[in-house]
Amino acid sequence: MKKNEARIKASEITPRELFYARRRFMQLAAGASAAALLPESVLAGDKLADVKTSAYTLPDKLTPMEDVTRYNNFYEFGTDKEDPAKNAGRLKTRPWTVTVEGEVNKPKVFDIDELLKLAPLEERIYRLRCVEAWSMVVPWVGFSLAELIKRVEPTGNARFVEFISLHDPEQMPGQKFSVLEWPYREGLRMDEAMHPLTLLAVGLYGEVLPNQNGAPVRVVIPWKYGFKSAKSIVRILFAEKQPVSSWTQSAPGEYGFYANVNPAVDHPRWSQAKERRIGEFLKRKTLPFNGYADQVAHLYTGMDLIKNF
Ligand SMILES: Nc1nc2c(c(=O)[nH]1)N[C@H]1C(S)=C(S)[C@@H](COP(=O)(O)O)O[C@H]1N2
Ligand SMILES: [Mo]
Repeated sequence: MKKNEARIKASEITPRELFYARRRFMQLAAGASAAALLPESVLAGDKLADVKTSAYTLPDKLTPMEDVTRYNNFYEFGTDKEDPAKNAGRLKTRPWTVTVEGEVNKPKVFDIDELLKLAPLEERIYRLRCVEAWSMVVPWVGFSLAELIKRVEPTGNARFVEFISLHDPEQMPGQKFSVLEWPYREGLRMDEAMHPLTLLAVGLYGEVLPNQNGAPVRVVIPWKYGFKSAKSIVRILFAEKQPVSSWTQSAPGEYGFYANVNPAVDHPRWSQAKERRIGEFLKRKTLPFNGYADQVAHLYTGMDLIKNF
């Protein structure tokens, strides 16, 4: 859509406030009524309205927005940390639908703007711990994935949920390289997906998700390594069988299905005992379940977490 491209370009060259003031002025000049000024769909950088604070926040010092949006893993846009911020601008996030299907009584294709209104938006400060031993603290905006799951009514056969990211090499130049098998896929066990901490995120720092962070919708599972938190999701599939995620498929000995943050289980090529918080110099000790053990450890009682890494 030409209009969106123009907006992105404008936002790059003018300070954010000026950009919004100008857009509003142009809408007024075009003769729009006051009601029509409310965006029917929201794009990266737009402020999200009516965001409540959440009971699921774990207070921590926030990683600056510049780092959260310029140091990313999003291999669809390249494998360097700066690549997603440079290349994700071309991702078109409207129109966008999320198909929810498989073992559910009420399969549904959600339009993204309908999905945004499914439940009240909450701000949740979560730690994100990458398997590469760095971490961030991000104020996400979204709601529990459980809100969506309840609406599609999983059948008794639904034991796992799979998240499938967009596959479109024209928009995602990294998909022209076979670093991973595309589309990016990740999965959770049903009880993990239903856990209230599992977030369907649509924004960060009070604004619509920047493309490089997984616009227009992604999951965030704060007690698992970052790769479980699939970005730019187009399909959510409920199944009886455990799905094989992209990373497990590419290196099964290195990236397991559970991928719970665990300082006691090293990655075959490096230790997971410590992490570097982006912006900090000294390393921190990594906490079991990334600091969320009180909330989630019970999901794994009786399981061997060395075998099920
Ligand atoms: N579709 C897709 N989702 C993805 C990735 C990816 O390459 N493609 N990278 C994962 C990894 S390894 C991490 S650490 C987080 C990073 O999220 P952030 O860039 O918003 O911090 O996204 C995850 N989700
Ligand atoms: Mo990661």
